[in-house]
Amino acid sequence: MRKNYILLVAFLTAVFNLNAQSLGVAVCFDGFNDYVPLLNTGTDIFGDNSNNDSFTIEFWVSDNPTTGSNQMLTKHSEGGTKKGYFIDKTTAGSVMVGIGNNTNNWSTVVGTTLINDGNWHHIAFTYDATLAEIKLYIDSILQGTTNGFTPVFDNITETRIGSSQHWNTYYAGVFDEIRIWNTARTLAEINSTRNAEIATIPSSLILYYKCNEGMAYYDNWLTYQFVDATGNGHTGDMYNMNRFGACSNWVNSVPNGTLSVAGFENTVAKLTLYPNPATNFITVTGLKANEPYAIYNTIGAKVKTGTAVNNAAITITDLAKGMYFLKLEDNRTIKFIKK
Ligand SMILES: [Ca+2]
Ligand SMILES: [Ca+2]
Repeated sequence: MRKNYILLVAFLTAVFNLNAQSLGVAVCFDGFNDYVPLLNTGTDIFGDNSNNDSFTIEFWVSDNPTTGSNQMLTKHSEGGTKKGYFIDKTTAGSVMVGIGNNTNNWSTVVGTTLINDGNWHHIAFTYDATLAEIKLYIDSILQGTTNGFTPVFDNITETRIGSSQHWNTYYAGVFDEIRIWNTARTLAEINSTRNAEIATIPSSLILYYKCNEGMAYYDNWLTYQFVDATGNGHTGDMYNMNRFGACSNWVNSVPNGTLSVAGFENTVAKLTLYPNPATNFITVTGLKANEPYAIYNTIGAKVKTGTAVNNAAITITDLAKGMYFLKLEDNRTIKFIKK
């Protein structure tokens, strides 16, 4: 009994440490009709009289490389003159940001770093009201700077994640750690909070989605909102998202939030497991090669071992109903439910 208790503590400590370093889970948008709208409220960047306030919009994203150009996060209008801001993925796989000042032109920065490689990338778009200057950083590399425009937001009713109110198009990819600040963050400031969740919310952080409300690949039917961790109440409803299975749902996030970006790029595609819950078998994808695995139950006992092959089924008919953890040799761990 005591041995089991010690094993349990050791196992839970290991799992806790894994989670403590990570960005939790993330949310996959299907590129077909998934989006999260935020209706205008207040007087800051979410209001309709927010002209010429500094801002920073940042998030982690794992782009679905099979899709073309689309709007990732926007609050814009171009019926007639151009207003608001947009963060778009281009057909080339780069990122373009822009602001409109109620004229016929956008002030834009087009990045050179490509994000359509299946890896996680960090995007930060800043607007400095004092300098009338926009900047785009990808993975903390400055992509460009453009001066001269002050954005106009009049009569734009919605901020949208994964879409555009104006175009009604939809982005395919996985988002995590979506943050909107009311200051133009410097690169040093961006780097200081990029790789981990923010525990103590500064007043300049006016929207913060940790995207941790559901469980990765689990049936999350009862969970349908992005909760604003700032306490400012910018709750986002998930539109057209089924919230079960491989996408339109919570999924794995950045492999390890404390790794450098170079570290991410050296890791392979994200680990996924489906179906979840499962009855007879599970399938794991995102393996570097055939990898030894072990399955643990919730008291930390190893109940099954084998070699996981990418995209091949692992039989679990021999497991009792319950929650399990599949752990790979490189310590990547994923939770699943046996029905
Ligand atoms: Ca998260
Ligand atoms: Ca959908």
